[in-house]
Amino acid sequence: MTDLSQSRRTFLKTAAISAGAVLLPHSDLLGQVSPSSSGSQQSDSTPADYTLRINISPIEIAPNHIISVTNYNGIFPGPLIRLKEGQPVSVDIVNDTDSPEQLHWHGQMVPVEVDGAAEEGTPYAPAHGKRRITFTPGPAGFRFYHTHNRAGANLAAGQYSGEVGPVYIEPKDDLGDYDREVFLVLKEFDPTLSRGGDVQQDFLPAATVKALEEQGESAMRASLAKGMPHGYEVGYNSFTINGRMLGHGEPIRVKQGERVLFHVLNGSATEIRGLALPGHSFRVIALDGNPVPNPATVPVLWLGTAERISALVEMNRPGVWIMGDLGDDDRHHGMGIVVEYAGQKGRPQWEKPPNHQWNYLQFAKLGAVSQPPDETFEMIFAKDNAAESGFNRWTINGLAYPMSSDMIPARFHLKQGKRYRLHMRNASDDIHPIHLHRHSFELTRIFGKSTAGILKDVVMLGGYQEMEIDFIANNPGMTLFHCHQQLHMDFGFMTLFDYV
Ligand SMILES: [Cu+2]
Repeated sequence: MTDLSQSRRTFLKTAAISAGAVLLPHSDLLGQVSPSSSGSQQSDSTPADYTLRINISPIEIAPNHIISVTNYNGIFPGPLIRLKEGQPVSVDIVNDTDSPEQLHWHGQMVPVEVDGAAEEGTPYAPAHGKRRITFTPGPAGFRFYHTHNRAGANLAAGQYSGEVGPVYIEPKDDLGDYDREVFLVLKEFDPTLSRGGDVQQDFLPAATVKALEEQGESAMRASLAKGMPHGYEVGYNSFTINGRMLGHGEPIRVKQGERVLFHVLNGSATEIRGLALPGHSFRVIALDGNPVPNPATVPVLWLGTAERISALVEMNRPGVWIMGDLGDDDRHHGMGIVVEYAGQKGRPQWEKPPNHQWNYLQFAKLGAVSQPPDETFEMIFAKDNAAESGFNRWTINGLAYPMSSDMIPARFHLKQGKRYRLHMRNASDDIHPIHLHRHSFELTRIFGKSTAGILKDVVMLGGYQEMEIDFIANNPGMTLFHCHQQLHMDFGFMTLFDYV
């Protein structure tokens, strides 16, 4: 476990490879073989490589602004865990709380016993107990860990808490032309319930499907006509980057000419974030830790819940800047961090970045076409407004995952080695950060265009839009698929794949 900011100067001499190859030079896309791992119990007498201790403790997010949240090791974010691809590791999950816990290794191709999802059958770390897991980390790149407990209406539970921490898996033969890495974890606190309003999605390309819009709008009209209020949404009062509100943490101190590789994680339970650094641009080299085929430069990074972006910034505009959220209100309430050039003084400055649409396709190879799938699964996502005790109930093909966390039979069945396509259609006006456990998927059709080469584990599906993603069934066992928006997953937006 190391500090969130690390000097990488020692690696500079081996900077011959392109930026796009920094994180995972020899990825063969979906063909990756899952690393061999196990959840076998080691003798408890030998210390584990890492210990993550879950407890409730005070976290100071600004002077005299202390929140009490469940967290890892008494800090927020949880410690950065640096692992080596292919090198087995043991972790003790020590649970000092009164509730059983699931710790999910997001973005890693681990077995069910390790993954951290009760719905798949991962054993809990018992209340006031401990569980030791061992696994082989992979694939390389920026991953993270977080609680996989469902919260329901309890805004102290699930990912509303401080149970989020970054993981970086060193590639076997990494090395890139940057001076250092900075890890940023974006996270809100002090949640409250409110009645939902409109969802803004102007940052995505407009590609709504008329039929989906008609279905969603007529369902909503019918619900409101029955006198139902809008379903609950969650809002927040405090906003942090690396656990501190804007202006109250250590600035990121940089020198002119430095090349900083930012690893940004949206650790939110529910929110989408847009992040900018005035006068600077981001060269996006990896999405969700996976190198993109076409690194492209953008003024703003957009991240749905649980998405990660690795982006290079050339420090070429001396000053003291606010790297912050595009939403003025959220930034004023803390969602930002100061970037300070050596020798520069003064009040941190914010400037609104140029308008820019966030389009995953700009990081794909132009005209690339994916392989055809062996089978396509049709999925339609819909919202039953306020149907579950005032919360929206979410369905996949008409069925909501039960509110209890009991294991239920899988609805989709996979054969090992086959390539599957999910044709996802969103009959709601909400954006859904869709997540598949224990596998990576490839974007194959988005905003009405075919594509290939972008590998992710979370993708934002726009309101009334459709999308296709492919994955190879290469990691046998129960596999959870869900929307990563906590309110959505907790209220039905989950389903299971199994291997037959
Ligand atoms: Cu959702």
